[in-house]
Amino acid sequence: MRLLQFSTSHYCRKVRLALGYKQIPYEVENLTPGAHRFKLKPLVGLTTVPVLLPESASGPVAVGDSTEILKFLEGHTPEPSWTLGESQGDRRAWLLEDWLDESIGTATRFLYYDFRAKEGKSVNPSWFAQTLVKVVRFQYDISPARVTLARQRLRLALAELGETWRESPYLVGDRLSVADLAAAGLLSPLALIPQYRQEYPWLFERIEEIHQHCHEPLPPGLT
Ligand SMILES: N[C@@H](CCC(=O)N[C@@H](CS)C(=O)NCC(=O)O)C(=O)O
Repeated sequence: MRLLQFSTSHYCRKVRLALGYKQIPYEVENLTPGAHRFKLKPLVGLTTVPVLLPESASGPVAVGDSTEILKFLEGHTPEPSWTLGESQGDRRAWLLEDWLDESIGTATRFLYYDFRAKEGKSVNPSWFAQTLVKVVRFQYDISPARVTLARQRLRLALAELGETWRESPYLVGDRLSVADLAAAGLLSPLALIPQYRQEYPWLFERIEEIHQHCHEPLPPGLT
């Protein structure tokens, strides 16, 4: 299989965790931001990474959107499974996955790029990196008011996730599910922000454990 990605994208990290969990061999192809659209649109009709190319004789040529990729992988390689086997648990796991994907992944992006433009400039102060940060902030309309809203959304999300993750290694049921994979991938950009590291140590312990379980290198900040 081949994963079309941006190496820094947390949505791509989520899919790498899933591939690693299932121990599926794959190669990555790092796309150039901007030019990526011309490659992706004809393949999946979307302009976002990740896109998976299964490269098999049967089945789809390409699968776009990280949630759809997770669904595809469970059908392609059923074992080890992340299906819990009880419909209520599975429904909750996919609901959490969708919420993390649509709402929380966006909020972490806002906080991360706001940090990179301010206190976190030293992470990479080069002209190229700072220009990229500016472009992303413009592209996603990352304004101070929207960063404040994202911070509030994350506070609520982490209070909710902490209820479970502080007590149990799993967000739903008795094994790793798509909810854990999505949370570990999509919250990983917070590992670089000192305030989050101080306030939510349990979050980064869990992110680290899931990365180890899935044989995925740790995100920046945890390495
Ligand atoms: N819901 C999508 C979100 C993916 C996403 O937002 N990808 C970003 C990188 S983190 C992207 O490709 N942005 C480029 C663009 O929008 O053109 C998914 O789960 O795959």
